[in-house]
Amino acid sequence: MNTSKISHSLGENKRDHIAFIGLGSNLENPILQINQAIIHLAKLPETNILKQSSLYRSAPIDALNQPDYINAVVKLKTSLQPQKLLEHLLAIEENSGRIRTYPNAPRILDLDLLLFDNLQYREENLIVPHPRMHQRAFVLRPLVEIENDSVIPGIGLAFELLNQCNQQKLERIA
Ligand code: PH2
Ligand code: MG
Ligand code: MG
Repeated sequence: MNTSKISHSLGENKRDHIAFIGLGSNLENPILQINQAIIHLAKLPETNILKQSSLYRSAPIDALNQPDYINAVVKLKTSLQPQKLLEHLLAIEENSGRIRTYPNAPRILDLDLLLFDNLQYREENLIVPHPRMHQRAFVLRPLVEIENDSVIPGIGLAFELLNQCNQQKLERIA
């Protein structure tokens, strides 16, 4: 009997990965939504939270006439694969009561898979690194807070990209 197959079927070949998740909310008590989402992330299977950023209040980007957002970033260790992790993120969003209407609509909770190891991945339902993260201070600032040498694969150093977003209104709140 092939022993490598046995250990695989027992799940012993699973590797740990590092993933960064961007959190955002601008409806229904955003601070509470973000704090609850972090609790749900901590309970995901095969997953631990390694770091969490402060919360930031940010003016809406690519969206007019909306309330300000609360944003944060968390760093996870997980042995889930990206598509599986995404399924869990969407389930947490849905359980928060989020209703999907139009792109960039105000939302109770948005959980974006920003980075997954140094993976570059492009499928219809998931692009990693997140395709707009390098232009957004509300992602880059909390990311740099918890990982100051963070690299966005194929793009560059997060702190250098952040310097190019200095027009965007963002304040650290907690
Ligand atoms: N999310 C968007 C669009 N615009 N602006 C801010 N400040 N924060 C967000 O989380 C955000 C946004 C789409 O996901
Ligand atoms: Mg988003
Ligand atoms: Mg999203």
